[in-house]
Amino acid sequence: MSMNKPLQGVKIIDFTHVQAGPACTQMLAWFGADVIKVERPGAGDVTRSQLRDIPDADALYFTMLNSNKRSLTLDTKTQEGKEVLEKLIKASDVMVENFGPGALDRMGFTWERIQELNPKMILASVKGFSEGHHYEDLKVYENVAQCAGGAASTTGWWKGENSEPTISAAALGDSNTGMHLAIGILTAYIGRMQTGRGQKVAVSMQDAVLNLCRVKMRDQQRLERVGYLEEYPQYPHEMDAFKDKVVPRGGNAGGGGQPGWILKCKGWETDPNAYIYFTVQGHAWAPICDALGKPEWKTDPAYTTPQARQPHINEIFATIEDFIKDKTKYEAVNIFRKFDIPCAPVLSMAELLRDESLRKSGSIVEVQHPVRGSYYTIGSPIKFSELKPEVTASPLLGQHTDEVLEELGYTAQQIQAMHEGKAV
Ligand code: CAO
Repeated sequence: MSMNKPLQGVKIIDFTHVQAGPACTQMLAWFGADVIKVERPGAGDVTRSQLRDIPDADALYFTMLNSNKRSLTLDTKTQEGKEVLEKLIKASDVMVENFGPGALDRMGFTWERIQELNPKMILASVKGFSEGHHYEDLKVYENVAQCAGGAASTTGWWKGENSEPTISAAALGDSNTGMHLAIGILTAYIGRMQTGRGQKVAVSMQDAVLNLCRVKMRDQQRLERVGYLEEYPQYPHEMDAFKDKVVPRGGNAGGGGQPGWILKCKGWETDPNAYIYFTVQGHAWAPICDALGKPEWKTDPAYTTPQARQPHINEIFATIEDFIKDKTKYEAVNIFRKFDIPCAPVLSMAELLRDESLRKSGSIVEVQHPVRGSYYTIGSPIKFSELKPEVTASPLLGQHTDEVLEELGYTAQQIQAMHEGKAV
């Protein structure tokens, strides 16, 4: 029985570059869509050559965001190139782009023109800010979006030397926006099955970051109403942090109703990742006391409720740290897991890359590339009972140009002429 690939037959023009757009189309390609990456002849996506680790081979930046795609080189600023793109638009279901504001219009492919060519087309765009926003003209990269979307102002430390707004290593602006766009595309596709019409789908990086920062918007409104945030590390000893009624940075505090912190384990003096995250779950107080060998805390009114514990939370974390100071992060987690305490070791990229469970589940996969040889990439984080996404190598620049042109009806002579005219 052949594998069910639900997006098989969906043809996507992948007019994306860098990370936000490519992350979206890569995921759709994993799930069976025919994703044709359109790239400028000679250069291609800038990530092919950025941060190279092997001379003359596509960089991991590119290979890890463009697997399972085909590559068509096309100069869409020449007349011939525009004609090819028009044919491709007529033959496709979705076009995804993340150019700077106005670039597609300047190329001659306005939404109106695209609809004329193919009324069923779904045009999906990533921009830094949404249409009509007072910053809509700005070009945006990851960290810019993290600043504009509320992540930077709420991440990091509130005092001391390194207390400026802080960027997360997670691609909240790029890949996250791409994931939002993928949901939008699939929604528009289902909508098209009902109406027969395509539509424009847009996600701004600012909105996608803000969506992930929704608990901080929750906190802003609570702070304005109540005057303090009891789960933040500033409460109750540094209440000045709340006086301006602006959500402060909370260090490593838990973002929800369960206090938590990063705690040192054996070896932290030399290993930057010898830590665990420990969560003091309200209803799990008794098991925590048992795990720590502090049965007296179970009945002491100074500790029995979350409210009573909050003024002592630093002392509680210090007690846990004392308990695990002679245990590795793995040993500590192995003890706490028996008590059902939500916790995990802080895992480094070196550990994750070699993690057997991640390899087994297909979350990290080894891919063979014709020029690079083998490399590891992140596989589908979405698991299905039937679909088992198979990750294949990213295409070489223009690898499928002739093949795609033939599918569009061009003869061998016409294709040769386009190569000579440098349109492809
Ligand atoms: N043939 C001919 N021209 C092409 C082409 C092709 N195949 N593909 C792209 N181009 C042209 C475009 O037409 C455009 O030309 P003009 O500016 O002359 O109209 C140009 O290449 C691309 O411009 P750009 O603004 O997209 O590229 P940039 O490197 O200056 O900016 C970025 C990059 C990411 C800042 C910008 O694209 C952007 O803001 N995108 C939207 C937000 C986004 O997705 N950012 C995240 C990227 S991941 O970190």
